[in-house]
Amino acid sequence: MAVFSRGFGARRRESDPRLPPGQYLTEDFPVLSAGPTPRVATGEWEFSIRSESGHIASWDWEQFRSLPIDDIATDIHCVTRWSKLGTSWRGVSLDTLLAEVDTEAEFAMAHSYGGYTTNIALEDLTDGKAWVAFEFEGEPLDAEHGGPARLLVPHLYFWKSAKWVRGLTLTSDEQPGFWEQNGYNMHGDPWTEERYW
Ligand SMILES: Nc1nc2c(c(=O)[nH]1)N[C@H]1C(S)=C(S)[C@@H](COP(=O)(O)O)O[C@H]1N2
Ligand SMILES: [Mo]
Repeated sequence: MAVFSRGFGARRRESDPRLPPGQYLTEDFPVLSAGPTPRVATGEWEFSIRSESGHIASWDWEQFRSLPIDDIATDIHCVTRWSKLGTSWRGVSLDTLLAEVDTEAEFAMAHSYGGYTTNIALEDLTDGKAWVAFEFEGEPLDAEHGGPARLLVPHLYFWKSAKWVRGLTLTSDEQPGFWEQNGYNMHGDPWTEERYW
């Protein structure tokens, strides 16, 4: 016979197996932006990938939206310790986009409208682990959350999921992005708490 006290319930909640160490659950969707929200019209939007040899693959909004779409159900984890479980997104897999690029590079720098950057190893962007997402919970992505489109790399801390993403630069050496230059970890795995240097 089991007797459940409130304390037991709270502990069970904290030990939800979907919650990485040091994280707490949130039901709302906090906005975390290092600067003002860029307003990018889809008619002006472009996404491009530049390889280490200087070749550029690019998509305007219409071309991007004609690519195959994934439905993504995932948990997200911010380094400031909030996690949000069971979010749903739609986006284009980075595998689809990178298929247009001939590269031997191991690293990428994501660039955003507004100037934000974050570095991500190519192995963290491939094999179904990353998307350029344009819908959240069935609605077009709000500008505050990175619309028209943002990177979604949910297996890493959410600072790697660049909002208002406009492209990737592929390189053979690893360079730090905006937060990484300011002490955040180069990789950012929430399960091993790769928060800071
Ligand atoms: N362009 C851009 N992308 C960004 C950020 C930012 O400041 N600018 N903040 C990052 C951080 S620290 C987090 S936690 C998430 C927050 O996304 P949200 O505002 O949709 O919750 O976006 C990430 N992507
Ligand atoms: Mo964050």
